[in-house]
Amino acid sequence: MALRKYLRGEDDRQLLQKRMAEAGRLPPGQSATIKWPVLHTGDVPRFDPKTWDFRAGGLVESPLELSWEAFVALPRIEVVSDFHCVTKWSTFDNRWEGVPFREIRQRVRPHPDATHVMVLGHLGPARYGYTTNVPLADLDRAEVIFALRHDGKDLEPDHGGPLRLVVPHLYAWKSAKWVRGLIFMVGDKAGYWERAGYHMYGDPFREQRFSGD
Ligand SMILES: Nc1nc2c(c(=O)[nH]1)N[C@H]1C(S)=C(S)[C@@H](COP(=O)(O)O)O[C@H]1N2
Ligand SMILES: [Mo]
Repeated sequence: MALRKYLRGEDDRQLLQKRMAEAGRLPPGQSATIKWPVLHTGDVPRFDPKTWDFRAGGLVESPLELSWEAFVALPRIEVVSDFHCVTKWSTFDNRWEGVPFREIRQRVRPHPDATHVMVLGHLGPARYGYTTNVPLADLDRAEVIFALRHDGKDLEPDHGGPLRLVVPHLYAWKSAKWVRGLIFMVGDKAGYWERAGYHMYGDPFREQRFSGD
């Protein structure tokens, strides 16, 4: 749906919001936005393809370490999905291109006991400074991807470039920008925002913003 591209002013935004609400795509308490806000904690990290790597470990049969060259050679798909930030804005019909989570899962072969994953991304220069926890079953969905491109262009550094996770069905803090790794775990552990009181799961359609929601 390319409607978003033709929308500009407040009237258009309201029209989009109405359409999305009618289609059951606007979670409770959210507003549609046409622009794509930039939201993160810490400075945008500098990307160096020579030192960048992606690691996946923890409770897996074969831990994985991929260089930038190896990562971009993995099979890719395109996914169109919506994006819901806990600060109450939603964007619709984002066209992402990247490596499906399932490509990584296949290669690491999680142990049958693994239930959750800690997603690791940059907080400024600290490559594992941003963390967020997601149940393994919620990553193991066809539309969950490590995105390299958005709307036909390389992902901008502000939006998590060169690589970010996209988990469309959970609040956007689970979609770690500048993602660098995964740890497969037995049981759940709180990540960065979850330790600060955000919900452990974060379903926007059930308004799971904070722990206790
Ligand atoms: N590494 C990292 N990823 C992050 C964040 C962050 O602070 N650091 N913020 C999250 C939040 S709260 C949101 S809403 C989205 C925002 O993505 P955007 O800036 O591309 O819109 O990134 C998520 N991923
Ligand atoms: Mo957010």
